[in-house]
Amino acid sequence: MAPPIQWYPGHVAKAERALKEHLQRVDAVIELRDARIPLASAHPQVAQWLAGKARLLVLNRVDSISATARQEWQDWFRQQGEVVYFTNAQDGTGVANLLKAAQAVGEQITARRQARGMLPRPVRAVTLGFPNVGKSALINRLLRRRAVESANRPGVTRQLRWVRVSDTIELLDTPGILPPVLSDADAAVKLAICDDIAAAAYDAVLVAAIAVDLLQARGAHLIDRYGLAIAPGEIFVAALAQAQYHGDSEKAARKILDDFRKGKLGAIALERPQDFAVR
Ligand SMILES: Nc1nc2c(ncn2[C@@H]2O[C@H](COP(=O)(O)OP(=O)(O)OP(=O)(O)O)[C@@H](O)[C@H]2O)c(=O)[nH]1
Ligand SMILES: [Mg+2]
Repeated sequence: MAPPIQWYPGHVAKAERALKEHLQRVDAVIELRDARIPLASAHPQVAQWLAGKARLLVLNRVDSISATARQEWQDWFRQQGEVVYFTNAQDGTGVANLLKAAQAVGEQITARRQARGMLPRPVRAVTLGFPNVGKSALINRLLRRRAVESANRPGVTRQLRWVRVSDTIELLDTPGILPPVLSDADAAVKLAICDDIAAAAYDAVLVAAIAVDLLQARGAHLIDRYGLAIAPGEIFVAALAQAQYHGDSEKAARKILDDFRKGKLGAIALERPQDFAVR
């Protein structure tokens, strides 16, 4: 991958400082990951931010993976002793179930506070995760109204914002926060493919070439869609550029990435548990 440009933009650094202040007042964390890449989208700083708080782990964009992949990941996380909640924050699938779990966590926290003689107050939870994973969309679904801005590009939420879900729960929406360094290059490329980091931070042609290789290995029907012969990613992107974009590889790359992100190449998980078992 090319050297990242503006990998850690100013607004992220600012948001991270604000988050650290707000975290002291937060009881629970809703960690959002991208169901297409449950491990690559595990934010390396979440453990440090958790610091003993309760956590609910959410794999969002469940509509973008197959039922088989979902089951495999559910089993895999269960083996690690973790409960995962699968959601589609766009149409609301799985959100009622998550809300129930959040309410149960809230009741435990309230009971603990009461036992310590503390004054009653709403339980405060924060949504955390990489940019564009669906944090704001999930908050809107939990509230059943459009309370915070949510749109299809990374970097939409710029400031921390509290919203009240009910008399007993308050939620903090946060901007997607990028770690200062991503040491795992494979994970960084997968985040780029899934649009979970800003487009300015990577070379679309290189990322699309890797996407083609990964998608072909996952059985995506690229030939049907683009009418091109199977080829290694780099050659495939160049061939699409020749065939449809007057040789403009950038445009061809964006088209492939866009098609994948919109689900036009099928519901395909880029990571499956078995990929990691063999390592
Ligand atoms: N298909 C699908 N789209 C989703 C899902 N969840 C969110 N989206 C869409 O993904 C886009 C990004 O959602 P946001 O809620 O803005 O994501 P975010 O994590 O708040 O992003 P930042 O504020 O940029 O960090 C929006 O267009 C959502 O409608 C989902 O489960 N499935
Ligand atoms: Mg947001």
